[in-house]
Amino acid sequence: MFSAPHRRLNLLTGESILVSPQRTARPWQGQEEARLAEDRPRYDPACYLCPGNIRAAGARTPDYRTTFVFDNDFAALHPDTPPERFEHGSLLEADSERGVCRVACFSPRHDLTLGQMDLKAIRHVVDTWTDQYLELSALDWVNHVLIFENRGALMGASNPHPHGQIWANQRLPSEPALELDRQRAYGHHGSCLLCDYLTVELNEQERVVCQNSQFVAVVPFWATWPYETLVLPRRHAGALPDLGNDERDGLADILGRLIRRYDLLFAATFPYSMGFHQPPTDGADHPEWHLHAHFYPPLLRSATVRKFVAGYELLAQPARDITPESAAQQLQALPDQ
Ligand code: H2U
Ligand code: ZN
Repeated sequence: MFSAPHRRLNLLTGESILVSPQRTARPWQGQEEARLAEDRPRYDPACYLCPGNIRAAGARTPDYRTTFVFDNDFAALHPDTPPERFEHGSLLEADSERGVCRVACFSPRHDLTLGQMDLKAIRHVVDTWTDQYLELSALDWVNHVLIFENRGALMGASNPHPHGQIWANQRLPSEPALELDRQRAYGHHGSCLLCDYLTVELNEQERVVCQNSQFVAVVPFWATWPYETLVLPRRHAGALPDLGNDERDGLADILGRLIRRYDLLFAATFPYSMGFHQPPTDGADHPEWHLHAHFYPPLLRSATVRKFVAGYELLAQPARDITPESAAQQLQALPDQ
């Protein structure tokens, strides 16, 4: 690949990203994040997600043993919001939006992270996500379901207890809408965009971080975040419920391996936002859609130096210094655990 500055195309969004490999030598005198203490008890009486505790709005979290899902007590969306439209001439417009917001606890153990849980427990989380997708997608007014995890204070997670969120929306949000258009438009090749992309990555191996018989994790060619990854099933599957038993095990395995590599990279619990992009739940068939998970970690060069999306990136386009290839090589070089 180039050693000169260049632009790369994000296949999934159609946006481009600027890569400046020569810039990595520049000195850093900017902000460093404080390292957070990571010693946590198995049970924290003050944690609203630990079994048996009272949550902020007064409900009690039950004495759960595996996973536990509840409606977010401070939900951003409500299922019963009445339809309303606001227009001001042809310039200002707004529509009411219905939705369901849930919180999914991954484990009763306060001190674990998804990567530290054993395979059986991670598989249980995969099954919980699948059940939630099935349940929420069955609501006739729900057209999109996003399952995600914000991990770490750096990503704005409000609590270290292992948990994620689920938002079901009436309308398709912007990122999935872009991905839908791009995957659909690729259909004229007579094949699937991400199936073909995966073939290229498996042939080249340069950006593959880890893999098993069912799933592959790569630093995508167009990655914006320094250590961003894309997790793909080898087989063309659209949504979590399309995965067979072995594939669900494979997903649990690849998530554990990838997260443990992240944690080893800077010897710290690696913050990230991760989530699954699945087809719209609009009742139509979506043969173009290939299930995938994005991991967007903010760290740049150590546990205390993060990437800021500001300046040129905020005002013009995403940009990066360390190449996706060198980020992939660093992650590849770590021991598989
Ligand atoms: P984050 O850590 O990603 O912020 O997710 C935690 C969610 O948990 C957050 O959306 C909800 C917050 O609204 N929550 C409850 O539903 N009940 C509580 O008692 C505290 C937090
Ligand atoms: Zn807890």
